Amino acid sequence: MNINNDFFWGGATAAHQYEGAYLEDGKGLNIADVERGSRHGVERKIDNQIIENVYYPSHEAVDFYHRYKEDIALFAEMGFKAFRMSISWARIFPNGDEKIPNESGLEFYDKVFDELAKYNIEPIVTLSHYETPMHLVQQYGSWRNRKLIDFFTYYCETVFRRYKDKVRYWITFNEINETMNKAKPYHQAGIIFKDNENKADVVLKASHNMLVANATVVKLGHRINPDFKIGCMIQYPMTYPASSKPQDNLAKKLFMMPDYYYADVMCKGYYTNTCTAQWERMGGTFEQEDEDTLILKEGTVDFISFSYYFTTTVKLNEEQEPVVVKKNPYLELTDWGWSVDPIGLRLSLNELYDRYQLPLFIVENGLGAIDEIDENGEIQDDYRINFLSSHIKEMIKAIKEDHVEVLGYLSWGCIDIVSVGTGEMRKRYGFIYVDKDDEGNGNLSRKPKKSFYWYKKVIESNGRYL
Ligand code: BGP
Repeated sequence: MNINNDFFWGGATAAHQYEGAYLEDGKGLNIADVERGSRHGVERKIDNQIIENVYYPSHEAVDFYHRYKEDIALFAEMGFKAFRMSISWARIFPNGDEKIPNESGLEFYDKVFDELAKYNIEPIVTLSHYETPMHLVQQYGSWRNRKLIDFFTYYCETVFRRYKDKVRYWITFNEINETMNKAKPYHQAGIIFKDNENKADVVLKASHNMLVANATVVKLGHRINPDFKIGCMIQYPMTYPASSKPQDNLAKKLFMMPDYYYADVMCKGYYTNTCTAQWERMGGTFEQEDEDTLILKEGTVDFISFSYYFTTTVKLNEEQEPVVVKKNPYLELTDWGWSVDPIGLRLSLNELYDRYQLPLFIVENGLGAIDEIDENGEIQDDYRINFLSSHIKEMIKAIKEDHVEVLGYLSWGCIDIVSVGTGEMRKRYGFIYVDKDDEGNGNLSRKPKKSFYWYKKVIESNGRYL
């Protein structure tokens, strides 16, 4: 198998990390707007209301909202075939529960999609990238409330109809498995636990509502435009057993159950044995409505998109639970302690394809690093080129040698944006440098790094130049 000519080379972003203009033109607050990253190691804090004297890098971000033309022209110069972005739900429905959408929000994305079309760049649009409107969190308890299914469906219907001739590829929830996997229920699903609440019940209930919402909008989207391709998105945690001990191999299986939990339902259309076993492991229960079985069955996704950054190594502890081993001795770490593992990407593609036999789409991969500007004003980011090149090589092996079907490769943070995990600007992923620091200084000007010219050649040669 070869990489065909319509392979989607490109880059990826998310609204709350990129757009800025967080309250402009009628946009409401979303969960990311009130969450400060753990800048420089200070613990992540959640503030339910804006505290004016606190600097939130994500509020201004890097101002795609006003600079989209310049940025898209730079993506086009690199030869992008596809560009992943998210629609900020609260730009369309500021509170999330209105009947009438915010026209200015809709117009903004019209302009962005038209600009992408000018250069034949395919938009790959995430419907929810950690961007649930804050009002839905405060008034309804977020995704633990079944009403969110209707609000989300109505929002999706609105954007599906509006952009049905401009967008073909849609992604429902970014890294939906974060809801359970990393104990990040707020970050992903806007869940703030109440005292004395059974957390497992809440997480399972919220997950169920999101899975029903996912299936509902997949079916709805196909009705609105049968050419739509609607995918799910998971963070794929390729995992190794710490040793050849059978127990450690079992640890790998147990560790990955929460991740397969979501993908199983979205791809196979029902709660598999992995899922039901996971309910028991978590000690949680939740109610399902009668119609849910059919909704899940009829709303399976067209493709699986996933993020891949690192691999994890686990062993089984005395309680028969998987525990993460701090360091895999065979792998280097990035400045942020993430293992660098290109072969892990090939393995991920194989594991996912073997299990689901659905087209795969790498929609996030990249290296977060500190970039220095040299005396000539250039950024020589060879470390980023090495990282990306080694990962792309392994992806190509998965396609050519293992016959895995891959729709495209989108490098995360193709332009420097705010980091999700840390709230920092200094953790940069981009091919394009943005002049802004963690204190908000800088004029936001854009400058191609060395990797910009390298990636241009990769795309031009359809992956032959690496
Ligand atoms: C993924 C998110 C992205 C992104 C990326 C890198 O989990 O989907 O939004 O930011 O991770 O993470 P970070 O920004 O923490 O380096």
